[in-house]
Amino acid sequence: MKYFTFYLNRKTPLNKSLGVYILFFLLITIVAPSIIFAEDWPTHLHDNFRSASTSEQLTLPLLQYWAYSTERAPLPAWNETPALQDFYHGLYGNKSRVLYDQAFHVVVVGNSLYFGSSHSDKLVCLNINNGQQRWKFFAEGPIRFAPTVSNGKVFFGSDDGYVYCLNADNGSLLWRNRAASSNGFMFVNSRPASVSPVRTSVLVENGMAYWGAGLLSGAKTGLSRYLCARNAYDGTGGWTVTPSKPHQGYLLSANGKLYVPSGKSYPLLYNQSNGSFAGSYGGSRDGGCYALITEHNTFAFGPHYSGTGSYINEYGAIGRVDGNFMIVKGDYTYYCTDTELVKLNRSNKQIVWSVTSPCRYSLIMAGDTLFAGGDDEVSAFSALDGINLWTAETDGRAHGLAVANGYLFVSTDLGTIHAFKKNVYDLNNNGIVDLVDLMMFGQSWLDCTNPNDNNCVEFP
Ligand SMILES: [Ca+2]
Repeated sequence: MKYFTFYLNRKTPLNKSLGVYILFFLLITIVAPSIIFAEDWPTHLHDNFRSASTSEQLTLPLLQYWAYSTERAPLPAWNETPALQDFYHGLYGNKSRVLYDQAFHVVVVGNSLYFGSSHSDKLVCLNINNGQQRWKFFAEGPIRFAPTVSNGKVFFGSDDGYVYCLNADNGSLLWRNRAASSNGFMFVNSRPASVSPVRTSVLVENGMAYWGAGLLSGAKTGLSRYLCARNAYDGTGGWTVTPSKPHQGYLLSANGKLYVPSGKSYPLLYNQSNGSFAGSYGGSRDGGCYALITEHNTFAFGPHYSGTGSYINEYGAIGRVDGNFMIVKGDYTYYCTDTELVKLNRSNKQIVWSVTSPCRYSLIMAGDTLFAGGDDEVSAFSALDGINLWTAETDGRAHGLAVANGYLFVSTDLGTIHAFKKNVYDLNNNGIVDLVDLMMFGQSWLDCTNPNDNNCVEFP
C-alpha cells in the first residue's frame, strides 16, 4: 500500500488559526479524493483459486459511504432453505449445495464495480466512489453469477444460454456465444430459459474464457450440456465437450486444469488445453457448489452431509472441517460455522482460537482482518487473536463480501450492496469525525516543523 503524505510547514506566513481551518477544508475538497491505493477483486472470491483473500488491509473502523438498493431482490435459482435445523431435537439438517445466487456478488476493477441481476437480467456497472450507475446491459435471461473482469472486458453468462463479453468501460457488446446450435427454450423458475442455461461463472485465463451450460441430467438430454472454451478476445475457436452431468458453480483453475463444481453432485476436472476429462473428487454422496483451491494446491469443497451436520472436505490435507466457508493462509486455516469463527493450525490440526460469531453466510480475509457476514450485519475479526474489531448493520443477510481499492462491499439477499470505507478525516480512527479530529489536525499543524517529523499529519 502506498501512502499520500500531506505535510504542513510551520513557516507559512498565514495566520495560524485561520490557516488551520483553510487547510482543513482544502484537504476535504482537494486532497481527500486523491487517495492512492490498492488491489482489485476482478472475479468471485478474488481469484481463480476462489481464495477469498486479498493482501489489501483496511483501516478500521469503516463507515458506510453509500448503499445501492433495488426493489428487485435476487431470485435464486433454487428455492431451498440455507440450513434446515431442528434445535429441539438437536438435529442439524443438510445445507443446500446450490447456494450461489443468494445475493448480487460483486467484482471490482479500478473504481468500477460490476454485478449481474437474477431478477432484472441486467449487468450493472457502478462507480465505487459514489454508488452511481455508470452503465447497464440487458441479457435475455437471469444473470446468476458474478462477472469476471479481465483485460478491459466483462464476461458473464445468463439463463438465456449465452455468454456475453462487454467493454468494461461503457458496457458495449463485444461478442456473445452459445454452445447450443438450437434456440430451444424450457421453463425454469417460472420463466422461459434456454435448454442450456449458463449456470457456471466464466473463468478467464491466458486469453481464454471457460464456462459450462446445461442443467438437465440423463442420456436423452446429453446434447444440451456443454463445457466450453473460447478465445476471450473475440469468442472464437477453443473447444466444446459434452460433460457426463450438468455443471453448476464458480469454476476454478490450477496447474492447467479446470475444477468444475456440479451443483448437488461432485466436481469434475478437465484439461484446460482441450477439455479432456481429467478426474474427479469425492463420491456419489458428495457435492456442493462451494469450492476452493488452497495455497498448498489442495482442493476443498462442500457442503458434504453427515449425521451431525454439513461440512467441507479438504482433500489430501486438513480433511473435514465442520464449517460453511474456509480460507487457507500460510500455516493456518480459518473457517466459520453457524455459530463460530475458528483458526486452525494446519501442521498439528490444533485450534489456535475460536470465537462465537453469528456470521455464517460469508467469510473473506483482507490483510490480517477477517470479514464475516451474518443476519443484517457484517463483522471484522483479527486473524491474530479472533477479537471482534468492528460490526455494522446491513440490509438483509450478508451473503457476498469483497474488499477492493479501499472499500469493503457487502451484498445481501435483499439486493442491497453496501460500500464501507475508512473516513479519511477520522484521524483517531474512532469512527466519528468531530471536533477532536479537527483539534488533532490543528495541533499537528502547529507541531509540524519538518516533513519527516512524526508529528506531521499523515493521510492514508
Ligand atoms: Ca474521530
